[in-house]
Amino acid sequence: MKTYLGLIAAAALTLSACSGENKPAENTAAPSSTVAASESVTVVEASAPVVADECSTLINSNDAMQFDVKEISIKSSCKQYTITLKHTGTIAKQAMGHNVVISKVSDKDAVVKDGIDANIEADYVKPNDERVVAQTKLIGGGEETSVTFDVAKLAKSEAYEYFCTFPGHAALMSGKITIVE
Ligand SMILES: [Cu+2]
Repeated sequence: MKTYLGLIAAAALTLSACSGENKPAENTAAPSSTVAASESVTVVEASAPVVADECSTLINSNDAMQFDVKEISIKSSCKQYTITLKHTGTIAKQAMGHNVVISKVSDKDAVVKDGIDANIEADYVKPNDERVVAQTKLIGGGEETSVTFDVAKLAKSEAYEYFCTFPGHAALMSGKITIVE
């Protein structure tokens, strides 16, 4: 019986240690961080099958203006590809919004510049911008979104990047997309 209680205590400690790791900046709001942690566990379970699929990827973004994926390799055998974007931070999209926009590397600067003029209602992407291969919505802390696009839209001879068009983010939040066999 003693051993049993000890195990429970150890498990509880492990759990609290885990949620502490996930939310290092939330020591000011301990009760709500517990709720946030259990909510995020549910979301991870729901999106697990998507991550396992080789024609999709999950990109986490945060309040520090970072994507956790630095490069995406898309297999040419994939007809369609899905990018799921998750914002693991807590700041609203008006101040720390993130999206994933794909264009040729040579179009990136212009897409970002026109996106700033397009403002937040248009998710910082110029409406009907033909240089944009695919885009997600702009999301804030705790939100998740995804986009699915035809892989045929990406020419093998071209260089593409994915990036966030929130003003000032694209320099840090971007990565290469390559088509692989
Ligand atoms: Cu961003």
